[in-house]
Amino acid sequence: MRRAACPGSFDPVTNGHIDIVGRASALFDEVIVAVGVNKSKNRLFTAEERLEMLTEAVAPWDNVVVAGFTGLLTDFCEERGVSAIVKGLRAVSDFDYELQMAQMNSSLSPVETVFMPTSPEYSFLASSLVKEVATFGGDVSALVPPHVLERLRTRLAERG
Ligand code: COD
Repeated sequence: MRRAACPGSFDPVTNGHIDIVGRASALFDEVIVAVGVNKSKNRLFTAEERLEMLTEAVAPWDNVVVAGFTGLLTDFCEERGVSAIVKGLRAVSDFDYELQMAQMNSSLSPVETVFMPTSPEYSFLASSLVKEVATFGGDVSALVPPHVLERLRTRLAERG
């Protein structure tokens, strides 16, 4: 079985992430969307909330599952029999960072990293920008699924 991981923080999941996951699901027997839950003070959503939003977002694909991980991604991949890490690339700036991570991960374990170019309509899309635009009242309804939009609105209203 060819099993891949699509790792990320997904704070929150966007249509850009979902596009990569869906395309990866057509290439691999199983895809694990791996949610990094290492401690960080700057998250808008808890690990549990990010997992819930992702689980709903990947429901259309039978071969995609969602799991949280702490610690090193390579340890998670070895534990779960993952042979490829799939990363989306939006721009050269992503490549610089992702190449460094891919080479570090390759020095730690035999897992391969596969880069997938973003679909053009999502090339500007990042969770951080979605949060910023939504915080200032901008319309992000075309950038995240409806259930994520609802959670975003609720969380931002709670925070005043
Ligand atoms: N189109 C295509 N791809 C996209 C888009 C888009 N619009 N938006 C994001 N992506 C891709 C990103 O390029 C990334 O590959 C992935 O989706 C996830 O994005 P984020 O922003 O949710 O997640 P990151 O980049 O914050 O996640 C970082 C990890 C959690 C993967 C990383 O920190 C990690 O592996 N942590 C575990 C600790 C570890 O092993 N550290 C050593 C690393 S060498």
